[in-house]
Amino acid sequence: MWTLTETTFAPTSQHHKETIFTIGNGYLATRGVFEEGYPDESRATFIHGVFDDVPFAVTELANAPDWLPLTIWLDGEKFSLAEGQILDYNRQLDLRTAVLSRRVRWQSPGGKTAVITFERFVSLADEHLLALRCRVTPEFDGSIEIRAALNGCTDNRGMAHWQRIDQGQIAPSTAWLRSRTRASGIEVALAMRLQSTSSLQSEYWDAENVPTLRQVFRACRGETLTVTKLVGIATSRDTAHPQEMALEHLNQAPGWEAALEAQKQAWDREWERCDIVIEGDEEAQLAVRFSLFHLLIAAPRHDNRVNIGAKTLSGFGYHGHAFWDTEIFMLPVFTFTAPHIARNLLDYRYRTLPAARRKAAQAGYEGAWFAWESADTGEETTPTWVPDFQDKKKLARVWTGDLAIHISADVAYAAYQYWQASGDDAWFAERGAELLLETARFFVSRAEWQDERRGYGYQDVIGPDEYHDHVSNNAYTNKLAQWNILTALDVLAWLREHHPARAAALTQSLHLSDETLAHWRTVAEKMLLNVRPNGLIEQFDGFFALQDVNLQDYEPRTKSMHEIFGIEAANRYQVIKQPDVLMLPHLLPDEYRQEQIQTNYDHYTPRTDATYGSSLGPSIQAIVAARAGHVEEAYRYFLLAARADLNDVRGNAGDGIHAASAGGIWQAVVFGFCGLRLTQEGWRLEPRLPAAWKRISFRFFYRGRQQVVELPAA
Ligand code: IFM
Repeated sequence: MWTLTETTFAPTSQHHKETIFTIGNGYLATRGVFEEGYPDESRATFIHGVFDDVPFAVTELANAPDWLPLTIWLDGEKFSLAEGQILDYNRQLDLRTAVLSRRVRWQSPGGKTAVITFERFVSLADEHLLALRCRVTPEFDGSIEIRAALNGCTDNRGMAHWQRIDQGQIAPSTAWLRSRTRASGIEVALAMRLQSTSSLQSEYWDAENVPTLRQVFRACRGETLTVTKLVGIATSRDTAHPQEMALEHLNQAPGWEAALEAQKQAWDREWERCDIVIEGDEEAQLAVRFSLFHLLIAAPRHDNRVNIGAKTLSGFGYHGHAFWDTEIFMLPVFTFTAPHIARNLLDYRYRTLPAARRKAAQAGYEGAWFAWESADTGEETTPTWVPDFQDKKKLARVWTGDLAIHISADVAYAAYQYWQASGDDAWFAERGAELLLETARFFVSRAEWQDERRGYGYQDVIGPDEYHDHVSNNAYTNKLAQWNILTALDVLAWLREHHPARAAALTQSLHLSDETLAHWRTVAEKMLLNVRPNGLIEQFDGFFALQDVNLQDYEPRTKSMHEIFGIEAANRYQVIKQPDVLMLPHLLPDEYRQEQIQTNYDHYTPRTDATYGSSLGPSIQAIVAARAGHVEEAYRYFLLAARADLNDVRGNAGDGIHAASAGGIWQAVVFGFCGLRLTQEGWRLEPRLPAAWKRISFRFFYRGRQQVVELPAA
């Protein structure tokens, strides 16, 4: 199962399909819109790092000038799926090669019929090369006209980001466009070449901001004409001379066939590292490859200044901002299958340490408090107000940027996990250790002594469950803060032994006196963890006193409990958006015994809004259920995650891929069903496979060596 297929065109699911048919190469991604356009499409190409200012959300990924436009005219009638008759339709995304193709047999309103095929890819072999091939087989004699353009008039749902710099033609079949973002001043240059066989007429139209190449052909019944559009692209983030660079990549590009061959080879190498083979369950097989594909097309391979947004590069949702989704959900996939990508993403956090230090300092704390929503600089970009989902005319306050402090521990966790799995001591000594120490410093300075309970904790926070804000002693936050502080102390000890100069430098710059470090240990040891004598963990102070809810009473439903109760009222109930306490046995498996996991699983599962709450939830539920030994229940949660985007379970996939869910799917398979664990001695497996899975195999890197897992073991 390597192919995502659509056999009829349904305009009602247009935006969902545009998302799932997105293609990309880790430099940019283009949504699965039609080359010729369609009314109400959500047309977009996003390039990593190309942010521009926007009201409320500070900055957003700017929808780039469009490389895709290619229109076809049959005897003067424009091909469009919005008109005429669709006689046959088939669209396929080959996940193995990342080539998107569409074959349509179409009849114009005037009765001209043709079979039209489009194929396109965003090259992985050359990140700055985009390729599109169109073939037209007319069932009439007459004329065919092709217009290929670069379109600088793009916007983000009405928000314009681009100013035209210049445009022009270089050779008869080559044209270019230069644009610049309005506020951030990032330049993007595109250069296109249109290649075809036997055009009768060829011309360049210098349309303002839409340079266009036009070719006219004689249409002979049954004879196929082929047109190839190649585009080179570069930005001022890559070079001081984007136009030269775009042209260079265009000029160096081999023809379609050779470029396609290079694409296939590049993708073979990706899948050789990352693929998971599941025999006996086609749905699971396709979902796993689909989610890996979407992570891979968003993953920066040559840029450590960018993060992956919660919607990857596949939609307008969340403005391209990155969340804890990266560190806790996506990064493990890269850490274990593509450590070079994981390192780039962690470097991004290292590079944004100055902004995280500023955020902490502005709030009166030491160390590094990372932005809840992070974009180019690492400054906080969480909007303070958004339209209320119950009444779009009202605004609702968003508190995560002010209160979701767990993000700093999430970053620390990911850095440490990368180190443990990769054994990359050089990176860790140089960068990772500082991330651990600075986040620990933040958690120590943010900790409050709570006299009546004789312990430290955090008041007025938001944990992973965002149905409850302004809570105190969120179990996840307190436990991860404790883990962060204790691990940082171990890291400093390791650094002092193995990299004394670096340890001395950090000790000095971060003021890590013996007295300070002793205080760190006290804070960690006296952290309030809300564990009841029977092992049940209270999600935050007072959670168990809230009104209980039987979610069955609200079935059937298609809305989240947040929407049903309202933002304020949800705070009063024991209903949670996504796993919070249950994140702990997932992230810190060695710290929880089976009975305690079971106790907490039993309490929180029926109170979790798994289907409509957060797409981050189902995969974690699956992992913890598998760990608790409920394999079939785990499988049901796994399917919920697997269908999040493929079946558009929440109805919002049009905004972009749920990247955390995609990462969670890999984790559910590898950590959940196969039970991969790192240990002091290396790694081990505790498999608990769903009944339908006859065989599973996957690969991962451990300490620089590729490991191969086959289950059941031969
Ligand atoms: O980071 C998540 C959060 O946990 C739940 N709401 C959506 C965010 C982005 O995916």
